Amino acid sequence: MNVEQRFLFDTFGYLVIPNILTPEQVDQLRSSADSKDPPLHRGSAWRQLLDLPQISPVIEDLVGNPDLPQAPLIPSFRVDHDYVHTHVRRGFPGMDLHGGWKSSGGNQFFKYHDGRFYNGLIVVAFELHDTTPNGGGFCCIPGTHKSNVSMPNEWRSFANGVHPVVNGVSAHAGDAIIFAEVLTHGTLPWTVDNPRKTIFLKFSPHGTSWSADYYKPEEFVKYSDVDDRKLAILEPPNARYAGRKTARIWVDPQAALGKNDATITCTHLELRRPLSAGTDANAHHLHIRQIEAFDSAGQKMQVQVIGASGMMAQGASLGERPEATVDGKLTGGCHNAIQDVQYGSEDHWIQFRLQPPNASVARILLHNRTDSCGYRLVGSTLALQTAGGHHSSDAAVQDIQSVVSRNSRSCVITFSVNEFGELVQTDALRLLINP
Ligand SMILES: O=C(O)CCC(=O)C(=O)O
Repeated sequence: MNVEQRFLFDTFGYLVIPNILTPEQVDQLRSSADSKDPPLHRGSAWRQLLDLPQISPVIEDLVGNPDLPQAPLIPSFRVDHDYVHTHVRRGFPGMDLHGGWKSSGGNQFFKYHDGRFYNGLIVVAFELHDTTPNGGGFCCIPGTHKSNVSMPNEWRSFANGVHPVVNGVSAHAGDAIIFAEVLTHGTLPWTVDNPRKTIFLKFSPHGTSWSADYYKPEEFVKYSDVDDRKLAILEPPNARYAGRKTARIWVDPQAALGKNDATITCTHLELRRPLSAGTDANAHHLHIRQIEAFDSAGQKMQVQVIGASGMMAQGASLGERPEATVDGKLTGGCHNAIQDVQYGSEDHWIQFRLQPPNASVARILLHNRTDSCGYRLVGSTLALQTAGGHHSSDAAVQDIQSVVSRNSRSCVITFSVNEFGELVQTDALRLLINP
């Protein structure tokens, strides 16, 4: 947030940020505002509201947690719930004043400490039509996010008029009103002919929830517009502590650029769990649910399986053959054959080709298994290979530059996967896939 926004939010408990949505975006959203589908399943125009470049940094400052190692690269806040108001027409009587920390069961609060804002629940209201000073719509008693004394109860209802301390806040179509749910606020009676249509997205700190329902990020993986920033915003409440078991691990070479920006040309990608990684419970397995790759424009690339070691190719079941790692589903995944085979007799590996050719790969995302098999990536490597090159994953080297100079036929992104199945280290490089 800039200094003006910090001052205004701290003082009043709300902010209006103009021109967040273009007229085209407003039109698109208006045209599906009455849909019965859940808002975030109505199309990419809706899902982009989750992570807008002018809004996310504000939410990060208001409810985020800068102490998380990946913040703000990966958002540290979550979307709690959403809804759309389309019922506001002339004669709408308004919605009484509400808010305040006492009403929330502890979820709504405002605090400022040591240069940081702490908020329980933050609302972003996107207006899809102009609202006017006396026409009705969002209202509040500015400053009440810090109240120590309860509001007189008789001010609450608008049935007998609106108390003069209540401020109407008007905005244009495409503007966003951001307010703390703990602020005393409501909706003023609607007195004009044009309708009011407003989209509300409410954000919480990553570890808390107001709503009893949670989004399931795995239901959003199928959308090509959903990247892992949005998946993080969609996560159900959790502490995101270091070492937690997680469904997702990611390699983000672009983010680490600046440390090292080698450009490597290669033919394919190999995920390998070498024998040297050892066995777990007398089993040597390579487990992932899904692998995805994104180009530098954030577009999902096509990933095809082009080969696998013998036991991986056989699979433990039909749904656990290598192809299950690119089927767009988070069920199944790879699992080496377990019948009539000798454990510890092969390095397990799967090779993937990425399309389109010559695209710059910005990010590779592996969806880990979260059940008791979640640790079975430990010791694996994700390697990029040039034509004819084949390297032993035992020879995986951390320093890309030295790999390139020692053996120009192969290079390796080594990610150490810890005992919880999490990515703990990435190397920085820009990749060029060239079949
Ligand atoms: O009409 C408005 O903008 C206020 C909505 C509201 O009170 C809320 O979302 O909690």
